[in-house]
Amino acid sequence: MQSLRIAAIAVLAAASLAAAAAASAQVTVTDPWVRGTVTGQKATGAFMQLKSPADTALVAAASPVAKIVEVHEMKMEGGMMKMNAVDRLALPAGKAVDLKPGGYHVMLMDLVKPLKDGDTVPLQLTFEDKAGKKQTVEVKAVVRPLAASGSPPATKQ
Ligand SMILES: [Cu+2]
Repeated sequence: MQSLRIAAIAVLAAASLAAAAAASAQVTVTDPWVRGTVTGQKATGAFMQLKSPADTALVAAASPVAKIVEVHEMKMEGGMMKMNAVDRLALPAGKAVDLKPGGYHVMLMDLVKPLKDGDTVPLQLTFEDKAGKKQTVEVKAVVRPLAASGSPPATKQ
């Protein structure tokens, strides 16, 4: 019976760990969406609002629809809109951070298929808190039409 008891204790320990994790910094993801693509288009952006109760950072993203997923920021550089990959997108405690056209976004590159209006795109977002503890949040982003409001300047293909 010894092994059964150990198993029961392990289950209890796992349950309390899970409860502790849920009680700590759970990042809220609001209104995730992805801009739809046209045939032949190999990249697009995902947008959402992130909010964390404690200081944390978005450190990675992944999706089955894209072979390469990066966190990007867009900004004006010498009169041109440029996109740069960022290693960490800081989420200060309690402050909503917008990922939106023309600013931060999750870049989906090397798309495996076109993304049509109304499709659902799974996104895995990995956050890291100040202690270095990682948390992955899965969201389903809805695809909105290419011309969804707030479009950044069109990039030449
Ligand atoms: Cu980008």
